[in-house]
Amino acid sequence: MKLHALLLTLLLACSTTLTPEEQSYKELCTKNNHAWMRMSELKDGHPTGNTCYGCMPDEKNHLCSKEEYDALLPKHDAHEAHIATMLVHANGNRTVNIHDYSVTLQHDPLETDKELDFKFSYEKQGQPLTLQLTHSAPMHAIIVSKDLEKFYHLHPELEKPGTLSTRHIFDKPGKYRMWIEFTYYNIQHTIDFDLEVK
Ligand SMILES: [Cu+2]
Repeated sequence: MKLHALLLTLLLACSTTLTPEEQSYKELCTKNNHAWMRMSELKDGHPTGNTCYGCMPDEKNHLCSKEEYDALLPKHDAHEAHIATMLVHANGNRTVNIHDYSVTLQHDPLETDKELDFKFSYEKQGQPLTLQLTHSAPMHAIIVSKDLEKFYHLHPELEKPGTLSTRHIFDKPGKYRMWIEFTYYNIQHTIDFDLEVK
């Protein structure tokens, strides 16, 4: 079985339901290669207390209103996106260094039948990277068991600037591989990590 083909099929299956207003805002956001997601509103790094679907022009802003997003836009490059791809094997490592930035996976001890926390952090000289949207989400994580019996497709959500997190329960011990996919600097990164669940 071709894992790559499977990975693509799973990625394309991601979707959300939106009102027409949200849809047009989302289209603009997507066209600009910014991340569209539902989470608490952030203005210049400060949560406003609202939760909404909105656009993230950078890690410090998640804006519920299209007008506020438009107002912030001129500060950001509106260059044509030309997406390259890069595959990195972390194998058993948990930190991957790419050029001058790094991506780190942190997780609870891998045991079955427990809700485990997975955190993905990404930074460059101590500053969070600004991820672009990949198929409507800042990151996709796919976990497949070595025997190909178990498949999980997770969407880590922003916990704080520079950190996405998700939770997962394994019901079977064994060897797994996790692929994470995200876009930064117009490069779509795929990083695979080896996991062993006890
Ligand atoms: Cu996905």
